[in-house]
Amino acid sequence: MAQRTFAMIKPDAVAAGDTGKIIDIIEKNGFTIVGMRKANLSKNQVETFYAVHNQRPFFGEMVNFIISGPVVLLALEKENAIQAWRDLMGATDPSKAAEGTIRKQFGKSIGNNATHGSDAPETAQQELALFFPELK
Ligand code: FUP
Repeated sequence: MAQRTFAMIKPDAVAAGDTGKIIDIIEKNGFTIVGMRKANLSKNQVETFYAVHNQRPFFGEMVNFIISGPVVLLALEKENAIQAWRDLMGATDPSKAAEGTIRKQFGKSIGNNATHGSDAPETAQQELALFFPELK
């Protein structure tokens, strides 16, 4: 059954002019884009979005990075979309990500790693509700 996930193209990849290439990879890999919006997120929005990480040492740095420039918010649909998108992104640290993955191609470091993807059905639902409340 088709599933939805939330994806984000982070400020590093947007600033590098890689938005179009990443969107192309998403479509070529069979995802349907059911929502897409470029946005400058507020500190509040990002702190809510990353709330599960708020005790981690890099939390402040991560929030500042995400608010440092525009991002592209995406709602993606595909069979098994959550895992399929995480596989296509690759490992969190681009230097450890497999050849051909998005983070390997476009990520700069573990923090500036080009894209985000929900990690489970519950987080996908929360993240989609946060950024695409209009989608049913
Ligand atoms: P992922 O689900 O692959 O995005 O990875 P995590 O949930 O472990 O991390 C979420 C985000 O925290 C990463 F995208 C980048 C940031 N992070 C760091 O900045 N430093 C770290 O050591 C680990 C994660």
